[in-house]
Amino acid sequence: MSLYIDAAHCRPTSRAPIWIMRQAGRYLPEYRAFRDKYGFLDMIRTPEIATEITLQPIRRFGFDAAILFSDILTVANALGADLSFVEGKGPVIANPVRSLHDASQLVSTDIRLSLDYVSRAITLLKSELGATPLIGFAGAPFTVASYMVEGSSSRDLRTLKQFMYSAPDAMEELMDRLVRATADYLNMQIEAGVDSIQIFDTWAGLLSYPEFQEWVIRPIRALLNRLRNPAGVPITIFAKGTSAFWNDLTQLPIQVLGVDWQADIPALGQLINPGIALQGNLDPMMLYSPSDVLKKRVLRLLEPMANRPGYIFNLGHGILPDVNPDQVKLVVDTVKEYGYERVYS
Ligand code: 1CP
Repeated sequence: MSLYIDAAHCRPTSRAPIWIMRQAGRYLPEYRAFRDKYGFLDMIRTPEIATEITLQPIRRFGFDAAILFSDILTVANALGADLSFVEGKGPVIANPVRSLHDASQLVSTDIRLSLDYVSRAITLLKSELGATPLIGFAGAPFTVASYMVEGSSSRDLRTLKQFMYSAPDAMEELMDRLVRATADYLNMQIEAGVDSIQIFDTWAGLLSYPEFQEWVIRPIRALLNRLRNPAGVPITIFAKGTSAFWNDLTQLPIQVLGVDWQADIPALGQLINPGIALQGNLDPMMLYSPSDVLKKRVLRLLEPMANRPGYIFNLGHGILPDVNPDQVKLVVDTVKEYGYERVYS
């Protein structure tokens, strides 16, 4: 067994396992060397390249888990979204969904065929990774829907909210298709051999509570109900900006709650069901601070969490592309050196 899987199941571990969101990506010079030669979508669609990029941060830092190099928008693309990644702008969808007609015109695709390159990457990775567990992932229906309706990144989801409030039947149609496609996608990843799953709901925190219940909790529950997970791989939900709604999130059938940097993670540890593990939550911008300050802040997070079985060290959101990799090494080394022996012996 691995530290990461043990912690995800709230079994006592000798130290906190560590991985970081977006660990495979732009802050690494060895990633940028590939990116200079290939388009982003070509990289995720080529299993050999996706495998190499997934392994880069494992080789360099010895993280306790690998996360598949891919993107949450592959599912949108499989449903017919005309997706591209524009330098300096991020994802762009040329045919956004703006009506019930648009939603009902989406493609009924067999995810196993359209996203077959993902299961091939997982197979390759499982043979390369040895004892390091592999995290599979998908975007939650709400966050993927936000890109499909907005057509690009949005700070406030203004277009999505207009759509959601004025055409709830169209929103329902879009979300229903996303729930089914995302469940098929995660079932494919589980069958291909991932050791855990993380669901990213990056924009859930922009919703008011009733909408959070309707468009975050309800669809994620429907999605989880559709999973076939015979080996019981642990499921993590990361929904940025939603720690106030911990009670709804921890009633979902999940094993790990991912926590953003704004939450008081030790306090959450006292409140939530002790059978649910916590993951997080160093401010990603803390990696810009001097190394002695950074080290102290990592220890400040580890100390209170050592008393609670079920803690996975991570950032409170993805690592930023201009962070110095040496700072990541300092974080990893600090977490690895901080044993829990004194607490459990
Ligand atoms: O230009 C480039 O080189 C591409 C940059 C890039 C990378 C490295 C994108 C475009 N996606 C990724 C990889 C990625 N995306 C991973 C790989 C595994 C890892 O974590 O290392 C994962 C898990 C994601 C997930 C993802 N994509 C999320 C959820 C997590 C989060 O950070 O909030 C979201 C919202 C996306 C959309 C997306 N794809 C890419 C970008 C730049 C964005 C975000 C745009 C925005 O802020 O709206």
